Amino acid sequence: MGDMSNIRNIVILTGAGVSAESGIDTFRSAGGLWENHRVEDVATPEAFARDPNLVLRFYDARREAIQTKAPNPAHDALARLDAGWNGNLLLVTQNVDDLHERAESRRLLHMHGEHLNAWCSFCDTRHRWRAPLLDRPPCPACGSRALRPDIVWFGEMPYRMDEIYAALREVDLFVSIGTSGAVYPSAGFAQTARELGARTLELNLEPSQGSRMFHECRHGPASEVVPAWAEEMLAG
Ligand code: BJW
Repeated sequence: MGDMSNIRNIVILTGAGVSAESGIDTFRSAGGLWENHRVEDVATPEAFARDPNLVLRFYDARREAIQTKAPNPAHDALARLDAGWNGNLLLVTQNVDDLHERAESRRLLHMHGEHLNAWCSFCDTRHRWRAPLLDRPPCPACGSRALRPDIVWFGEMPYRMDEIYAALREVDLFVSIGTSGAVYPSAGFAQTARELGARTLELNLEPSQGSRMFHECRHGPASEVVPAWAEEMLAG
């Protein structure tokens, strides 16, 4: 990985590949299809307006499924790195599962929302939520039946972008793990970090769409390449 003595601030971006070995399908595996619908046709505000039951069933199934999954060695290694790294570290996940927090990563943000939250589009409150939404349960805060999955759909603004760009301005090492680089703005973070002078590293099963943007790429399953890299960082 070259000279690491001047690395203090790390930003890590994770995608579906980090949870693949926990048994959660990636978005673009299996042709990105769900009951013959393209993910892009379910994960939009327009799809929700057109056929809310379809969209709610899709998310109810996923919310239920993730609760049966467990973190894998990649999540665990990132939590160990978080606990042991003295400089700044920010784990930005695009994932909407809760496996990073179950592995006990602390410096973590979810830029595409969370399956285990429901968002009331009437009173704009968020609630930890494990049950289905298809039967339109009332919002615990205002009683309206306007709860939707707290997921950032295509065309919506990802969360906490100010914090992410603030971290990218200070970053010495940007690491992208298990993401295809197909979705913006996250797909642009590596380029931004690089232009600001950071080293960039990709860890992925195979070269991604944006591999050329990285100084270094390491290919293999996240459960192997992520622990190896994290131990290297902690060893200094
Ligand atoms: C392994 C592995 C193993 C496998 N080990 N690795 C043209 C038309 C319409 C819109 C646009 C357009 N051009 C641009 C846009 C904007 C749009 C966009 O990017 N569209 C693209 C399709 C082109 N983006 C947006 O709309 C975003 N909002 C936005 O831009 O607002 C304006 C704005 C601009 C600037 C600043 C701020 C705001 C919102 C995007 C929201 C994305 N939401 C989703 C939710 C899905 C719903 C759900 O959860 O069900 O987020 S989409 C989906 O993709 C999900 C993911 O977080 C995201 C990224 O996917 P990810 O994680 O990369 O997964 P995969 O499957 O693609 O890749 C898996 C990778 O893992 C692969 O590389 C494998 O090799 C690897 N892998 N096994 C290691 N074992």
